[in-house]
Amino acid sequence: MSLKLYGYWRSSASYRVRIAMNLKDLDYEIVPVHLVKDGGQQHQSPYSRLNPAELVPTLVDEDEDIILNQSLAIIEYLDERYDSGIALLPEHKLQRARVRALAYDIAADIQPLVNLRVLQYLEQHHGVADEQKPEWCREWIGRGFRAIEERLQTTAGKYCFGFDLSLADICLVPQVFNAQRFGVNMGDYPLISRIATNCNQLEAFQRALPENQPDAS
Ligand SMILES: N[C@@H](CCC(=O)N[C@@H](CS)C(=O)NCC(=O)O)C(=O)O
Repeated sequence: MSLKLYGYWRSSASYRVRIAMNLKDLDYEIVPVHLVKDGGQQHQSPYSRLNPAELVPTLVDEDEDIILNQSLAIIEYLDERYDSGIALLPEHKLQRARVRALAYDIAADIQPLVNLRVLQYLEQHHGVADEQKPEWCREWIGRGFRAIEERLQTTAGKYCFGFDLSLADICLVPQVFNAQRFGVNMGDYPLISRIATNCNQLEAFQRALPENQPDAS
């Protein structure tokens, strides 16, 4: 198998790529990078040489000599490179931009604020206790989800954009998983919840679930 996905079971960015690879019907090997054990394997060689940003995921294609980081760049590359499975972005330019915008609402404006290194920094440099961290996360996830919930009122069908799965759903489902982990009241977001439930009925999403990964603990 030439495609290797370096990631962590509970990382939402890794989870996005797993869903995308499953929807593209790609064969791949999971290479676990433990984000907490021994101070975090993402900070240690050999992984830090693959990805100097010391974040997961990283896609490696040994046959084609490719090392790629950033989940959205990886997903778009795979979508363009492989015709298998379903297309993850719409044909129409404006529709494609709208799908990307929702993906960025999550990947650029929510996830970075609730990332492990930010929570660790808050603790180490600002004395934020473990029990205060979920509240911080709920604040930033809530601000993002309120806007997304409103936007979805004009775009949603079974999925974020009508009845076609897209990069937007691939980003939404892992962020919902992460929100639940931090105790966000998903009852406040009925459309987001409905879309996540619809996605999670699909085999490609189920196989990507954190608890179904080899490194889940
Ligand atoms: N924008 C990046 C985000 C990557 C990222 O933040 N990964 C997290 C897990 S979801 C990570 O590796 N965190 C480790 C740390 O903070 O030390 C992407 O989409 O790939």
